[in-house]
Amino acid sequence: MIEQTLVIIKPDGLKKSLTGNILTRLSETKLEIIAAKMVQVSRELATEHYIHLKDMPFFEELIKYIMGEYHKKKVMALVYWGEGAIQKVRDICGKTNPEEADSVSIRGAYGRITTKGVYENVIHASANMEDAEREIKLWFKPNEVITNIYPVIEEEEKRKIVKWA
Ligand code: IDP
Ligand code: MG
Repeated sequence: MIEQTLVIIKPDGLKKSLTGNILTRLSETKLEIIAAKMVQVSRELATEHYIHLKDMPFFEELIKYIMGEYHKKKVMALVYWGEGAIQKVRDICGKTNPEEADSVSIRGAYGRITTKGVYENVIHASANMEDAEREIKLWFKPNEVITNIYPVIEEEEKRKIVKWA
């Protein structure tokens, strides 16, 4: 099935200059990148993204981690698109726990567990189609994605915008 999946190179990945490496690994999938941008993650975005983990003891540390409090205050967000995209990307990422992840996977090769117990695993990838839709819609606006992947509506809106001077 043709799918789309959200990938985030987390702050530890950027701090360790792994961007090129990770994108090269992901290119093995032959999937297409249909959206990409740098993001400074707000507490609201972090909380919404990890809402399914809000009752976990490591939640606050996880929020600080994805906001970049321990590395650089930025992440790179991408959408990959193509046949079996979700599983192909998850396979290259490896298991959530970097110590259990295959050592040739991205998380196995570059991840670590902090003294506070957070898995700093370098990369996020959507786990299933439901998560992918929720996450892509959370991180990207329709016009930031170059392929029409979900239905959109058009609405007139009058508001202040920032443009190049
Ligand atoms: P996933 O990223 O493999 O989909 P999730 O369960 O969605 O795994 O968890 C989101 C993120 O929260 C993980 O990537 C990891 O950074 C962190 N995390 C998940 N489970 C644990 C845990 O048991 N201890 C510490 N950190 C965890
Ligand atoms: Mg997940």
